Amino acid sequence: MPNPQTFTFPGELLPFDGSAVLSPDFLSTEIADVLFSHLSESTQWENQSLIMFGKKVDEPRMSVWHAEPHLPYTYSGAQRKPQPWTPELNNVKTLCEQHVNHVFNGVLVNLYRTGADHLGWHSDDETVNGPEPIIASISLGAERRFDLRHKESGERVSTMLPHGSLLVMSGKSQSHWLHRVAKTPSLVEPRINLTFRHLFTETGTMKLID
Ligand SMILES: O=C(O)CCC(=O)C(=O)O
Ligand SMILES: [Mn+2]
Repeated sequence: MPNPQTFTFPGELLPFDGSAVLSPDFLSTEIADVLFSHLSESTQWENQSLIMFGKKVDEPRMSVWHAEPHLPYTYSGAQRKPQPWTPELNNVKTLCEQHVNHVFNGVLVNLYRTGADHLGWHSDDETVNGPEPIIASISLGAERRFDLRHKESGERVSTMLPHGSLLVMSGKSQSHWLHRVAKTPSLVEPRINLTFRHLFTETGTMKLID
């Protein structure tokens, strides 16, 4: 199978320097509804503290990292201990893997409790993601706007992320673009987001931790 980065997909959002492709109806409404309810009820959400500009701050959202037991994820000074895969998350992982022809070994699940919860400008460019990561991002629940901003030109692209949609970021999208989910003060409904990733270590295999 050819590398998915070489395709020109319909639904491409980025004009240059990487790819971000939206599939608005990736999951049926029925499946997206069931998954949203299941994750809302059963997820052991954590409110992570991060080091930002030398200060400890709480993330303005809840989240949890699911992966193989010896695969922690470190970003913004915080190491996330993995929670085990569940059958439901594993099923969605398989759907995403088949869609992009790429293997994922972890998923960061985010809960935006209301429109006040948000995620600031950032790139998923930690070394552990590899140089041109493929990230598959599923949206469930309240629709939120997703913004991308080119690091040099400042060019912006925005899209709404509907319930059941899949956004695949790949190629140079993390090295050349920032992305965010901005505050939406009027919104009270929750949104859940799943970002499937493949983490690499220095040796190319999973690093064992005690
Ligand atoms: O909530 C989203 O759509 C984006 C999540 C994201 O960018 C991340 O977890 O790194
Ligand atoms: Mn991100």
